[in-house]
Amino acid sequence: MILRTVFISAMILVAAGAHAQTGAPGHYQQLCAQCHGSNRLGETGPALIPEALSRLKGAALVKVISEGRVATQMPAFSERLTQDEIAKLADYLTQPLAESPSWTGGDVATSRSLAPGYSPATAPVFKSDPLNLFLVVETGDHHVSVLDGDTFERLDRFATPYAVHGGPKFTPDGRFVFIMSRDGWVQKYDLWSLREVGRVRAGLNSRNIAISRDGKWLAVANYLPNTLTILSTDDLSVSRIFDVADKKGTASRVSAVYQAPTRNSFILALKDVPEIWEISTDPDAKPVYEGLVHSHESGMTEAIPSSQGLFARRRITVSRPIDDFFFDPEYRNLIGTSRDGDRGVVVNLIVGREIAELPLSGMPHLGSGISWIRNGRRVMATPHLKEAKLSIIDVKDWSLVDTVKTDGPGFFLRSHETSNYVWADVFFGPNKDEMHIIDKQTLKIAKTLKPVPGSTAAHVEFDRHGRYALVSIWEDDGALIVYDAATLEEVKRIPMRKPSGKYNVYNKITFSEGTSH
Ligand code: DHE
Repeated sequence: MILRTVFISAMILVAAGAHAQTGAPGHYQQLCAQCHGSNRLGETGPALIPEALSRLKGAALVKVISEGRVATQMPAFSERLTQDEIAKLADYLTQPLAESPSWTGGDVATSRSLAPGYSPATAPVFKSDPLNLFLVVETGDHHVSVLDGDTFERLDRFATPYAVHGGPKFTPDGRFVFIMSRDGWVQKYDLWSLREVGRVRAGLNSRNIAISRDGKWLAVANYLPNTLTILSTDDLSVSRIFDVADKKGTASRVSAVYQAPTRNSFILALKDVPEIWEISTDPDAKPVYEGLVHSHESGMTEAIPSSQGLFARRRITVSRPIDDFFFDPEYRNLIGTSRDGDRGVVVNLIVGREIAELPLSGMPHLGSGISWIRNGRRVMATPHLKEAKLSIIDVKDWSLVDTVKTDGPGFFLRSHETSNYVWADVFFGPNKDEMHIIDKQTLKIAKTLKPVPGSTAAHVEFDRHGRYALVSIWEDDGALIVYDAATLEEVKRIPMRKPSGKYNVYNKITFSEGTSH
């Protein structure tokens, strides 16, 4: 009887196994799982879940499965699968996982690896100014180039995790840098030794990172799971994981995390609940009270601190979720918008509430905002992802000072303390090959560059002295073009694989007003 039961169970298992081996799930397990993980959460290859594939869908996804990816381990499957099977496999990858995956502190710790043979250098292994280096993220083949900011000589080019997004974050002394991928990998790189130190997977689908004022902690904002992971910058070990949910317990994705240097804290934008979080990075932070608690001991209703000291968490309630921020230079206020909204709200971080509202239609990209002094008053500018304009806002009274019409919606803005101009790309539409150079005082377009007709020109960063402005030609066989920031003439062109963002060590560690933080 027992034998018979075992036999029947085995038959069921075989049948289930055979069933699992048919159709798209079967093709996935046979052909993809080895690199992308049997659970689709990624291993040597990237995660293949809707959250990670939102930028690679439909025909583009079918093309990658059919033809593979040049210069990667991804092979072409057009000879092993029919067009119909490939279409079904692509469709399967865009289906959500049956259960929301978890990624615990233990998983983060297990993923951590330190580069064998790495030892820190006692001085830079090059002669260049270590604070005038640039990191250029080349998304075409998932590498970063390290450039000397005076000569533009390439000092190193290293492989990153797949699909790096957002600005790398530097330690306050500019010695180490942390780079994050959309699949949640954080890579630590030593800018003196020009060597990777190690990497860790802090989340499954992550948004960006921020470093604490003292350089000891790195916060990773995650969509999946709904957490904020705090790592020790020293050895990438997990220090704390916050499960993110509002007061009522509704879980939320974390849209972004930023350092507020004057407040010695991290500020979090939450995607799904109307709260902003502030997490202190001050070991002596004052207690945070989150409401009244009835004490059985005293029989009284008392305010009990919910947290204090390092990583004390404060909630700021807002009228609706805000997922894109710009901070004033003192980090007293932030302006936020939700991606579907047409207004901005100003939240005062000291009193912890909304203090003003301003009309901002056309999806402002506040994260790219920059500020400067115009006619004695500090203004900030933001591009809009859906309208061909820049909005100029007075950061004292929060009025909309002016609107600069552009040749198309833009993504990024840049300037420098020493420059008279704002550089604004025209990222979307037929004029994506243009770069406007706008006078900071008159707000008139002084010149429009078209570095490579037909190719997207995007994202600018200045060197530490403001002498040069670097522009990306955002194509697989693209380039980085160095302009003289005063004469606006081209100085040098360096071939690169889809260079996206570029980041100057000095401008970032000094929170230059002309660059995003
Ligand atoms: Fe980004 C920064 C969010 C799409 C390239 N992007 C950021 C930051 C956020 C953000 C919150 C600030 C992080 C930081 O630096 O700490 N980005 C979003 C989105 O919500 C959006 C619109 C949709 C999404 O897919 O997530 C988006 N971003 C893109 C792109 O499509 C871009 C152009 C190409 C890519 O690499 O995916 C892109 N984002 C960038 C870059 C930065 C960035 C290059 C760093 C800007 C900087 O100069 O600091």
